[in-house]
Amino acid sequence: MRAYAKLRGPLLPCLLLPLLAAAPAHSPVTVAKAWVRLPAPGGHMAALYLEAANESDTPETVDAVTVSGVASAHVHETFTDPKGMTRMRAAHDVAIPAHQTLSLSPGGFHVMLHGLSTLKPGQTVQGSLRLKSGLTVPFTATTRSAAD
Ligand SMILES: [Cu+2]
Repeated sequence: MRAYAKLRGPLLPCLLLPLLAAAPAHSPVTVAKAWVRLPAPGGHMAALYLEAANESDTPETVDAVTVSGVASAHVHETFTDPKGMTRMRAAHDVAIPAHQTLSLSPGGFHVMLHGLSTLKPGQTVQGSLRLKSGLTVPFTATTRSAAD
């Protein structure tokens, strides 16, 4: 017992070192200000907004956004049609240029969430931003009521 206790001290840092070395490097893309606008009463669709900053020299392209607990998540773009109506459509290959921040915000890009389980304002949902480069950036989004 005593011999084991003596060994433990110097051994522990040696065991931890390989774990630290294997930790992923700082991601060149970070997600901030992620939030979900919950459906209005009776509604079924929610919108996810976030900011994705690309700190690298390499442009990135959004491949998909996944959110736990929803049936589907699709990147959409809000636009005004020739008749002046506000509409939305699927947005593909949304770019995050090098050293720039892509903003998904009301009136622009958003992630349409279908089949959202019952959530109340102030709760959190886990999601991840998947990029075509293979990078996956996890994030936590806070829910807000449709009135916010
Ligand atoms: Cu939409």
